[in-house]
Amino acid sequence: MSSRMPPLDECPAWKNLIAHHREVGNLHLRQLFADDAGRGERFSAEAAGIHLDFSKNRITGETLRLLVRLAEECGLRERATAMFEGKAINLTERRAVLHIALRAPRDRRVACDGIDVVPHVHAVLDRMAGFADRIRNGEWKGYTGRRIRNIVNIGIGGSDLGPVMACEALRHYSQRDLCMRFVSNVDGTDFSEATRDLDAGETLFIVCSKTFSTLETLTNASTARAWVTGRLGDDRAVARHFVAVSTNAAAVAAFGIDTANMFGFWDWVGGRYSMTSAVGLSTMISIGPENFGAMLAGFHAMDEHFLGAPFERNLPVLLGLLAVWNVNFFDARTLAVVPYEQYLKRLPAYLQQLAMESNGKQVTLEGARVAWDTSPVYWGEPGTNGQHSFFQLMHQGTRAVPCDFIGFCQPLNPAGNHHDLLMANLFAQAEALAFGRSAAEVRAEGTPEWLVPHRCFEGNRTSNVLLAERLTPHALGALVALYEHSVFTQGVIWNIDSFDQWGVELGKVLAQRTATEFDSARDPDLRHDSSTNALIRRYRRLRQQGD
Ligand code: G6Q
Repeated sequence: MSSRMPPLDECPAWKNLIAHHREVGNLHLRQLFADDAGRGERFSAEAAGIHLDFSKNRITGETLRLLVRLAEECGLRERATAMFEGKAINLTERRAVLHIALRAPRDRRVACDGIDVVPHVHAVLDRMAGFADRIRNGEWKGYTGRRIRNIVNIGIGGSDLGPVMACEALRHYSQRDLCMRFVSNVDGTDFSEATRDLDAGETLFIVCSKTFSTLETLTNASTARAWVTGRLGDDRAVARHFVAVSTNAAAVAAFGIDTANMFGFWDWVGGRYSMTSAVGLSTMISIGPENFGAMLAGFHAMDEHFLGAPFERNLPVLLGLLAVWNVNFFDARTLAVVPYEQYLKRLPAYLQQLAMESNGKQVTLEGARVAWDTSPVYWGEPGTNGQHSFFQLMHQGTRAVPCDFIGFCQPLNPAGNHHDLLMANLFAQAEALAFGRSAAEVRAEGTPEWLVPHRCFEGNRTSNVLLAERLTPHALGALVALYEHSVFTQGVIWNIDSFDQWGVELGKVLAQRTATEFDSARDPDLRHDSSTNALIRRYRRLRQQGD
């Protein structure tokens, strides 16, 4: 058990921040920028090809100094080192947390329980690369001798969101004659729509499940097996059309997949931190081993930066501390992530799991109820689309919504002046949120008096801008690692276990139990509350009528 003394709200830096917030909390960004001509440069930092401009946060130099002190008092340096050294920092599951080892170069040593895990990591990466190449060059044939053209990843949560996001983000680098599909939902529609136009003889399923016991994934995998064997007319087809990604070889074999076609990983890789493990097999098939390696290098560059850079210039630390400042001192309940890059359209969904499953916790590492708020709700949509929907609330709503804008200087698909317009929108939105539009400015435009209040923007709304040269595999890796370590930083400050997910476990158990009750005709089986019992009865009745 770790014990951190004193609790967060008794840390000297926390108390100083409370007093400091009373002094600076009402300052307007207009004022802060007017007082310091160099603010834009002063409050920015760069690492692994990513530039972070955090000057549009409601902070002063003193805020930053106190936040850094808070990180020190909370033992962030020691906790990060413990993670990188393979200590069991996931206390409730008594596990090491070593996703950083998944992207360590071959010549690095990362020990877990005294064993260097890097050779194991690279052995799997090499096998993945060999397999990916065989799919990509057509050497791996389906059961009927046809080349594989469709890859369907079956997985959910951490075994789905990373690959979905990465395949979409790096589609520009993909082998275009391979069709990538993802099935996660136990809703039969997901499987049905993903496969309806596919030829089984040309389709490979990757069953991706760390535990190989997840209801949704095993249900979809069984349906896929029946789909393949039904269409190809032979159970032996499974060997050519199914591979597995898992830590559970026995369950993979029991399902009928030869463990020679299984790509393993380890219990020190959390689901939502697994996209650089074998869980990334679909990504590697899509973009090729070389691009996958470049993505890993991007992750690694940010890992190194996080571990070594001083806190005041450390991107993940800054992003994490600013989230704490906005949540705990400005009562921000949500945080919007708005990529001005169409290929990053699934990034907000990925970050939702990363942040909210990690830091959606209400007890400390010692099991005491926290006396401070923890994770905000992460959400978002690509810009500029968001500007034509929810940005209204961000500009003029009653709740402040801090926002991360993400943009790239070079387009992957140049087309006329599209990219300049895209980026002009990004910069303009961050500017408008920060500085607003005063009544005097609105009046000066000749606005009738009755309309003035409606056309005013108070401004002073926080945002970060993340800017990189171009969306490359390296840049994506650096960006995702930045958020991973930012989430870690927040969890350390809040003194919670960012690596367990007991809330997810509960759902898995409850659904299994309830599913067994639908086919029972006997009412006494319904041992829930009156609402759930009534819903189950109604469902039983109506589903029979529909048969
Ligand atoms: C992630 C969670 C969760 C998990 C899924 C799938 O951190 O643990 O989202 O990834 O429940 O689990 P399996 O990979 O074991 O099927």
